[in-house]
Amino acid sequence: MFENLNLNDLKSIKKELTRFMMAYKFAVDEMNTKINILKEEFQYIHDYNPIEHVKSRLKSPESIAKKVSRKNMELNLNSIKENLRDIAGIRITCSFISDIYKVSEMLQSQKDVTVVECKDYIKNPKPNGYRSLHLIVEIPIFMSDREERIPVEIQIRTIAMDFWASLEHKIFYKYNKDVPLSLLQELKDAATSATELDLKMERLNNEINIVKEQNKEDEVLVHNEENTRLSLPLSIFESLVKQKD
Ligand code: 0O2
Repeated sequence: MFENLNLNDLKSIKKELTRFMMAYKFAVDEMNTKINILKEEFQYIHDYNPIEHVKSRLKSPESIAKKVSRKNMELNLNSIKENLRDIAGIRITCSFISDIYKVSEMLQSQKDVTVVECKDYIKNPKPNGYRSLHLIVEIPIFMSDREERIPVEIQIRTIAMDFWASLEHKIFYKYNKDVPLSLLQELKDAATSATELDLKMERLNNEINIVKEQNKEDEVLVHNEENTRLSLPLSIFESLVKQKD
């Protein structure tokens, strides 16, 4: 099959493949930078961080080849670029369901981010119980001689959703995709419990926030020399001001 290829042909194929994969690596780097900026800025402005963990990955050439053959796609770079939109993948874990939608909104509203697809498996869970918010976005990558728009798959989920999905994934592969019915039912029950936990945690967090807001009214925000925000109880602030007078 490859007998007509000479060394130069092989070198140019290798170069083309490397450039192809590099574009996806840059897209992951760029998304990670965007997410880090959101995390830091949100923490500074709102005094809390909606993002617990971020994991990113590039699909390996082997997994790309497997998916191409599973989906009966043509094995060439143009077809792969058109049809495989999860070569670059980012998974964001949040504490609360409301944080998932906040993070998704913040990413979607960025000018250079084009949303290609949004699948809400939280409002519409999969029949097995899987929940997550999936976005496929395209972002521009600027290289030495061209600009390319690269798709990135972003999965946003709570810690409970992530816990469930990792276990389900392990079980699925352990049983070689032929999971016993009783185990499937147990997984479905576990997904229901995870949903209940998410809802309960959200309710508790809302209650805590109400108390926090009430306490805030009795506090004064000051900045120290390093420009770090400190909140002081009103009584202490008043006594410090008195001492200065
Ligand atoms: P990997 O190794 O995680 O990347 P697609 O197959 O992506 O073209 P599909 O199936 O419509 O099209 O995409 P969907 O529903 O958005 O799911 C894509 C990814 O979500 C999967 O990637 C999984 O990572 C995750 N996912 C979806 N459904 C489930 C589920 O039931 N259980 C678990 N644990 N994860 C799920 P890949 O390509 O399957 O694998």
